[in-house]
Amino acid sequence: MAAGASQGPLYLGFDLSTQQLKAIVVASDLSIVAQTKVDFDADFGSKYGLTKGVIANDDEGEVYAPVALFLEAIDLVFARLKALGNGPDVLSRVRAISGSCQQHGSVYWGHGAAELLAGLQKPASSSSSSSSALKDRLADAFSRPWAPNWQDHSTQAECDEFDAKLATTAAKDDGPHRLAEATGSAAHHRFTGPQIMRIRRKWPDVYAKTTRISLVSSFTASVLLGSLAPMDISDVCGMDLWDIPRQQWSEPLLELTAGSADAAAGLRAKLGEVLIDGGGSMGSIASYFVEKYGVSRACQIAPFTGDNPATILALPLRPLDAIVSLGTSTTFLMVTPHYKPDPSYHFFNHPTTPGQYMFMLCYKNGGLAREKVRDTLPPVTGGSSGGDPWANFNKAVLDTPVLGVTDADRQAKLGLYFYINEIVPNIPAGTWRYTCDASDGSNLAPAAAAAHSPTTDAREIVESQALSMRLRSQPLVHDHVPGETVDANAPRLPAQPRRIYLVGGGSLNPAIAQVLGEVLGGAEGVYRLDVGGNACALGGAYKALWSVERRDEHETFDELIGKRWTPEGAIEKVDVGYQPEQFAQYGRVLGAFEQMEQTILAEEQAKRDANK
Ligand code: XUL
Repeated sequence: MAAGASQGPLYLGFDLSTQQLKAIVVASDLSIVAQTKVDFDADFGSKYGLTKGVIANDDEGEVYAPVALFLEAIDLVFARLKALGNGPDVLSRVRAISGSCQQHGSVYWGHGAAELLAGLQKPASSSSSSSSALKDRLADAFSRPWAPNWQDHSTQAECDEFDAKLATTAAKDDGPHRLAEATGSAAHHRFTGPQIMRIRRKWPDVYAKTTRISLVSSFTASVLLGSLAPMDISDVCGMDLWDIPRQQWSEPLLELTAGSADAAAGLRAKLGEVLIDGGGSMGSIASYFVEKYGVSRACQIAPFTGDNPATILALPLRPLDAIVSLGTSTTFLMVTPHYKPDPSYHFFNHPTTPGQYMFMLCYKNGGLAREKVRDTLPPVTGGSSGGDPWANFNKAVLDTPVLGVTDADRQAKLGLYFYINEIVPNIPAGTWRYTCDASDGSNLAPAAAAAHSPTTDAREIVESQALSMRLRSQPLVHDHVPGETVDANAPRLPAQPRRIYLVGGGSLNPAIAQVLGEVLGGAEGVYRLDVGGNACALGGAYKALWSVERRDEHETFDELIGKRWTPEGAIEKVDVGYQPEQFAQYGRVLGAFEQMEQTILAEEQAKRDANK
């Protein structure tokens, strides 16, 4: 066991994501001492009618999860931690808890919330509840039993109003830009402001009965604290309501969401204050967890954040390093001191470091879309799959040349594979296949049926996801690290990320790593985080550690974690990254890829207008 792991304080990080609640415990020296998880479908799927962790109402585009599921999962993850061989010792030594949660999801508390939560702080003997399950103790705490999930796309009408609200020109077409300048993002279906606005309109009684609205991150922290926790400075940027340049709620956007200027104050009260400091303690853990699971009474609850902000805390990131998170969603993340918002991507406050920002691209059609393509391929036979469900997909990816170009046709094959309505760009579900001239991207046209096959689809879906990331991250990458001295005689590489780190379930897939490296580059290579599937929970555990061990509020997360973090055992190089020939090949069709997206967007917009 690593030094520091057998004694001393421990730090617990949670990740309450779409399909699982994961927990990871680290020691002060960052060594991992315990991990466990709850899988929503496997543990509760039939009880709640879940598919991949959520319930979908396709007629309305709603995607949501029961709040009771989250509560049951919290109980179960503690029970599983306690049941581990070292569980009781670990739980008694946990000094702080933080974590990450699916972004944008919201929980609606009702009138009894504060009192019922406070009941968790009291000793069991004085509790009026006979049940010792969170789900029962907090059954009456909510004005709505469902939490919208980030895959929800029921809010187009509200998004149109958000996008129009801050427009300044006569043509009113600069609205998305203005909204992005103010809040870091244009309007998106899943963002919490449009979601709240729809709930107010559709269920006014629910809205009226709501006393507090939490993000999933502040909800989880509230349960652990036994009191309503504030939202954190990073996750609040996923709402289209927080004015990032001014670091305060946006008054016009509160008015829009609440329905009038008079109602804005009521909404502000429902949202509560936002915690500017990402560190420190919000209070001690509620007695419920001390008595039931043996967590130390001294354990502190640090601010929770979103899963993507927590991912950038899973290792000390340097300028120009990028993270690609291959989970249910696929996200591309970078840290930058420059606030350069644009409607096609997102800026968030950094979760721990004032003055730094997280740049993010988020694709809904990530892992599940790749799975759909995989399932159209015949399984690899003869035992050569080694039991890997991705063996057929990976073989197809690696057997297909770059962009599916053959000597005979010299045509690049491009496609969009959206099994659900996509975010970037905002295009409904569908599959589109195009070809263009591989030498310069000219002659873009819908593909003849014979140009593609299930085998070429496998490579194309990965290329397509990577080309979209390359296209949209161009403003952030450089051919050298800004501020660092450049050797004038050294050969200059084209602008690209320095290192690409892969995290999330898909990070275990070598074929995906290879294609990402070929398309995106990575001057120092492509790396996989060893706990890649658990990166957000790990980021949460490191955040808990920094929150209480920092010297004072001036010791930054990177300073503290950077001193203790070692690459050995934490990351593994999985691909060379930049390869000049392939990088150039993809560069030649990047314009055509953008043109294909624009063409499909225009066609879909025309269909929408025709149906109005
Ligand atoms: C980010 C987003 C997803 C969720 C996944 O904007 O919606 O990445 O955070 O849990």
